[in-house]
Amino acid sequence: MTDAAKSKFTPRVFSGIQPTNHLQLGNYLGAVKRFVEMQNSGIETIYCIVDLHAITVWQDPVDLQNATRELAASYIASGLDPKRSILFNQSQVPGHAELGWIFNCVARMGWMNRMTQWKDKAGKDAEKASLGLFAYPSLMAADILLYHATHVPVGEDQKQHVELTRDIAIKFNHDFKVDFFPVTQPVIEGAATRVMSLRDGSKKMSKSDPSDASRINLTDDADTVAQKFRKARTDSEPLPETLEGLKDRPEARNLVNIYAALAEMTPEAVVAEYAGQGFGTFKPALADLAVSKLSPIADEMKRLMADPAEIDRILGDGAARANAIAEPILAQTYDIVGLIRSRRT
Ligand code: AQP
Repeated sequence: MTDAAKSKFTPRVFSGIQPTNHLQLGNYLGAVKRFVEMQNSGIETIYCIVDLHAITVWQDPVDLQNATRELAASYIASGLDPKRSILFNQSQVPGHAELGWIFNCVARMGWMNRMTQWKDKAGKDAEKASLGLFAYPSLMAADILLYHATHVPVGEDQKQHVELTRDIAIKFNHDFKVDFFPVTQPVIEGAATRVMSLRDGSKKMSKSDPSDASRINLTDDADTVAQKFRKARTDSEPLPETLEGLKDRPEARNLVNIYAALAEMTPEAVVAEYAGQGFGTFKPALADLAVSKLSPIADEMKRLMADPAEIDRILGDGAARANAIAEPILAQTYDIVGLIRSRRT
């Protein structure tokens, strides 16, 4: 975090996850586990459930509410402490949408057109995609910059969006001749920054993949986890002596990375431990490890989900705290842009 230490902005961490379907292992290892580690690093941490992003594709309203509460429960069950971190859902803080609109007027169409997530999610039928999906990265920039966040822990797939956030901050500062928004750093660290599908080593694991067998959900029971790892696509070679030997074996490399991230070991150490062993040995060991790490989280999620009113209270409290940080930043933004805004209390 040396860059931020040098800048005028106080280090502050922001990140978010969409409440779409159940949290999957890639979200946990690439994002939530890192969020918890950063919470414990002494820097102010703000974590959001980005429900306004979720509705860029169709969501059943009842499912969206359930997924929002379940994601809050997943965060807390994974170790996020809503007293130490600010935890809330995006739609409760209106500044996200307000700053998002201003950034829609700063960002360029060409920038959005280059986003790989837009191309992947809109697919061949971009004409029928929502305008919100196209503008998604501009709202994400607003999420981050509304808090003058300096660091954003994300998985590899979100790197391009954080880079676009930097471009928006730089253009805004340049257009209005100010040094107002920080140029945020993505924090992409660890062995599992891109967990791949269990069915296809060329695709990332995703909550919305139509194949449930492609992912481990945080809500899966022990038998399901074991079965999904057993059926995970691999080759028939044993594990090599060094990581070099996994260069052209994406599925095997994926399982080694998952093991490493769960065991908090390096992938090199995992390969050294299992060198010469086949997947008949490695997959059950991985399944046991995953169950031992994930089942306490699933149990705690169940306990938390039994009291939705308490989850709503936590989210409301987090939103009030988030709003208190966002309001003065938004008021200054309005001022810089030349928008008249009466004081809100
Ligand atoms: N496979 C992954 N490996 C590592 N990190 C991942 N993330 C997502 N998939 C992986 C990280 O999880 C955070 C939250 O992601 P999101 O819900 O905002 O959207 P996403 O990146 O599009 O994740 P999904 O699971 O694929 O969701 P859907 O299917 O709803 O689009 C981000 O930090 C992301 O990098």
